[in-house]
Amino acid sequence: MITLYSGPLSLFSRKVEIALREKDLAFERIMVPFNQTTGYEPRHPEVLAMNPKRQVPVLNDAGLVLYDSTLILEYLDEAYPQPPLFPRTPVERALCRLDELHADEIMFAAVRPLMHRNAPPTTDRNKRAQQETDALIAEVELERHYARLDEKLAGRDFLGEALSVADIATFMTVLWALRLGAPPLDAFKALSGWWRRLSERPAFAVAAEEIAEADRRLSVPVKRPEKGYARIAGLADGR
Ligand SMILES: N[C@@H](CCC(=O)N[C@@H](CS)C(=O)NCC(=O)O)C(=O)O
Repeated sequence: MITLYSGPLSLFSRKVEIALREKDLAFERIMVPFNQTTGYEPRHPEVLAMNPKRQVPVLNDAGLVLYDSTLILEYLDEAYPQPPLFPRTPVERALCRLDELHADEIMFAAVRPLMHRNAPPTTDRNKRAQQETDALIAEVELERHYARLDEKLAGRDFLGEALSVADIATFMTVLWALRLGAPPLDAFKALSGWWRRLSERPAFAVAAEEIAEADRRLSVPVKRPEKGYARIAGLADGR
């Protein structure tokens, strides 16, 4: 039996959920408490007991306890190889891992400055202005990432030859940017086509819908939701 400790607004846990669903693996999901004021405090006691980093996701597969989404995805692909979520050759596998790392760490660094937008606002006006300035600078960086991805995706369905963890990680980082009011993807044809195709896959659609539902429950509405995300989220007006 697979148990996944996940969070309603945990990007990294949702990566694992998408992989489990793409592989059609049954799992029990334990959602840890989260709110936009105290975050993951107080921590779920079982997560504290299992993960010295105190984070979700944590996976327990018949007593094998693993943490860190990247490591969990590698384990899942080796333990449950069909359908594969990594390419076959060493070079392609290395490039796939690099794309995942790029999404999780490099592109995600440009998403962080947008995160104040759906949290309770600070009462400090100067800090608020600085936060929004930093967010606008980060949006320029995000558009550079969109352009890079658009170029990579030109003429192809996925980042590699077939769906892989690189697509899962990149989808989640793009989703995080869009839910925080980042610029829309419309001008980037290959990227928006890829986004639409992945959004239509059930595993990705469930994650996006559940995140939108969690945002309606837990987050401050973002003033400039991107059209595509607004549609998923059931928001009245995209920009
Ligand atoms: N590199 C880790 C990152 C995990 C992570 O940042 N988890 C977040 C939720 S998405 C968390 O538990 N944050 C609480 C904390 O860092 O204290 C992974 O890929 O799983």
